Amino acid sequence: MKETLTYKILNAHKVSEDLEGNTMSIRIDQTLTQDATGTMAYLEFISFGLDKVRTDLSVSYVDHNTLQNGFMNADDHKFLQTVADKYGIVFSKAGNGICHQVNLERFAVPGRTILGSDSHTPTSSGVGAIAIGAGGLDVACAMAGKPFTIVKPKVVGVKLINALRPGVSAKDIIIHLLGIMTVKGGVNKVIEYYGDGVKTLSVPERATIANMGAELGATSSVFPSDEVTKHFLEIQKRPEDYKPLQADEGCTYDENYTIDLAELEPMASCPNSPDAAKPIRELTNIKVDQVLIGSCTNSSYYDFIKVASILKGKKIHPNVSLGIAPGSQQVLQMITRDGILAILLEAGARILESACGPCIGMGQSPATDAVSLRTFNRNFYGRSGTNSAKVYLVSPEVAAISAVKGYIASPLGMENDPCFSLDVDYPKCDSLLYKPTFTQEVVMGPNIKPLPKFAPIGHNFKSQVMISCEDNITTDHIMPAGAKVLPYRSNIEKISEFVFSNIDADFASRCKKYNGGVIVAGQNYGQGSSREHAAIAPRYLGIKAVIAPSFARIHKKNLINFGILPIELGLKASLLDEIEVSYDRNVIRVKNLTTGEELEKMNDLTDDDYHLIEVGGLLNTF
Ligand code: MIC
Ligand code: SF4
Repeated sequence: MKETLTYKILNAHKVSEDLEGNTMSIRIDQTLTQDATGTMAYLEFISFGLDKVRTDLSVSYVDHNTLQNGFMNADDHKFLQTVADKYGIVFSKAGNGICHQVNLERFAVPGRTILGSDSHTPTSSGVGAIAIGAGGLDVACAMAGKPFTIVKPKVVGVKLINALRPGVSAKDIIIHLLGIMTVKGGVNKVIEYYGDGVKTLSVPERATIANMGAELGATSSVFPSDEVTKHFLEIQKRPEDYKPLQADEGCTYDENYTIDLAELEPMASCPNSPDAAKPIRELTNIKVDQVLIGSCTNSSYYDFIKVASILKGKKIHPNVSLGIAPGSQQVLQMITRDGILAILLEAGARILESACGPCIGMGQSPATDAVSLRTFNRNFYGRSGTNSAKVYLVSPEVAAISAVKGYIASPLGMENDPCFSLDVDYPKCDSLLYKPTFTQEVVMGPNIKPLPKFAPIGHNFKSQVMISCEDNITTDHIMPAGAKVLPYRSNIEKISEFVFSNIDADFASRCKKYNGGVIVAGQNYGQGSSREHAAIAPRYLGIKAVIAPSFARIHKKNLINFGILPIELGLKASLLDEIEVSYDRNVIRVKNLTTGEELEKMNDLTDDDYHLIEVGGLLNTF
């Protein structure tokens, strides 16, 4: 049988499969965590009582909470560094860069499986790995050597033909695909790229595309490992990691798309969704207040070459603030060495730390009603820290030319300056990477609170609706991030006060008053981030079930891991309606006692997931 690349890698890691063939469990070779999800993941790992991790490689990054306003972030960093040393995990200190950019440069290997407690883990699939985002508890289990279970993914074949025109970027490919497939079009699918056009894309460009596959809701994305990959691994000084990999010629895909790269044009994701795709030519003349270049999507050396080609000898518009955050120490050192940083600074750029920063609302919030152009991957409502801001996601080229003009402008036709080359030395830059010495004891400052314990929700309960919300609710709606909230990622009691706070300031106090209840929502509930706090904190507030016609993959698993029942039904309900829920192994029934509406469905949870709901979550199984 001719195999897709996706199934070549998955089958090589298969440990088991359920009887119906719907799910498969795979061995995980490598894991990654970042600080905002990592503290929970390591508290969970420690609770298993093992002496060290069981993976080939586990890396703990600090890149999200690097502001350190107050002792909380620093407490988290110390905890993470000591845990890493004690349990055999490589530690990447604050300042070393964004987890996905560094992982791509230093650790991602073709043909391997990588599980990360961050939804953009698939960035590493740019080298031909299968990298998957998951909740912290799933990553903790993988570090303990347990296989990871996924719904057997459908494989979407995206054939790329021809080559991009100057001024058109990898970012435009994925924004174009988001416009077609939407933010829920990739759920339980792997997006596999093939065709002659792939050869024209460098590994950082492939990584940009794989990174934003997360916005499709996809389990992962995958690129072949070819001569381009070989060259990338050589310049990253790890040629031994190369292994050629591709799909069998003539394999069949469950869904097919062809993208003619030569026909693509510069694109933007308009406010407030990555799939609100529009060509730049329909947006020109929109005045721009802020431009930010960075994030795990577009912060490579290659990205900064493109930006410098446009900004060289120019000044940014006086009404624009331009911030740049190189993705890693390596990128920062290289742009400094090669004079690129000087060009950007002379043009008027502000240099930010090599970290997530504004992408996760840690600083650089735009002014009221401002238009902000970002090379990032998410423009969800409120994520920038300014609810009224209009955030457009764009390529580095669109960002740079718009910063100069002061309004959204097209870079179509703009060539890279020939004085810049990609064939330069890529220093290893390992000064902030620490190998474990197995000598340190774990240090838990006062910001690290013990994991809460949850009782099972029971098979039959009556509860009130604590919030009724629309389609595509993101984890940023459920559990906001940003400078005010992120420091409490290791303190569930405190962070639970912020659940839904951007859209419903009374949610937490209502839950306390009614002793919890249920959430009723629309399609694709929980899209976006992997943060398990969007499940733990509602559970802490007494949420027992979420009733929605469909769920995002990672969030659904997080709900189950913490004992909240996800019920895939479209129920009509208003705030404080009384809902009766009952379920057994076969059926789930929901009745709105206030309106009389009654719905039921087959209980299609897997045996394992059903068991987790019955016992009150995964942590109660150890
Ligand atoms: C994000 O981009 O939303 C994050 C912050 O990286 C999250 C993880 C988190 O919430 O800590 C993600 O994408 O998983
Ligand atoms: Fe960091 Fe933003 Fe990437 Fe999340 S999406 S890992 S916050 S840079």
